[in-house]
Amino acid sequence: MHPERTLILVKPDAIQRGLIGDIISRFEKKGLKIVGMKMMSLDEAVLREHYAHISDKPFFPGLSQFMMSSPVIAICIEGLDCVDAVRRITGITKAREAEAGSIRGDFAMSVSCNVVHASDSIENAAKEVPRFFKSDETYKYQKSEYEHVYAEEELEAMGG
Ligand code: 3AN
Repeated sequence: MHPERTLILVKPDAIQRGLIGDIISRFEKKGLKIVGMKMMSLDEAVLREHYAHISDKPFFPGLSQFMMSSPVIAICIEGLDCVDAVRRITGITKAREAEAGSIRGDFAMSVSCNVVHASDSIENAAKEVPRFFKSDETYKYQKSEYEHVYAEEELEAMGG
């Protein structure tokens, strides 16, 4: 049981399709804490860094163009073991095969226009959060609903 932070990007297809509220509310209703959120435009440099693991793929130039076609919304989310919890809510990359009930499973059909990005490991989350948020753009605050979201020992594991 570990308190973690992870990065979400609400992608341009979701911005165009009016899905911002639906997507954010999935994370809120799960009991996760939003500790940072902003609309921003991405440039080629940040996309090359963010997608370094697929930058040699033939679909990368198209993916870059897509990710720069409108602003995105970057969200930093906090919770117990939340990197994994958020990936489960997000669903698999190929959205038309993503599990019903997941964000991609419910809102998308495409492999590239798959409405959200979510960090895929604790190691990557630790790199991705500071890539998109300066230290003064994320916040520490108490969430009063936590006593109904977590058991006592889980709250203790998160530092009270
Ligand atoms: P995920 O976003 O599920 O972690 P990655 O990291 O493999 O998946 O891929 C990053 C992004 O690249 C995906 N979200 C998607 O937008 C795009 N992508 C991945 N595979 C393909 C593909 N075969 N064709 C087009 N775009 C792809």
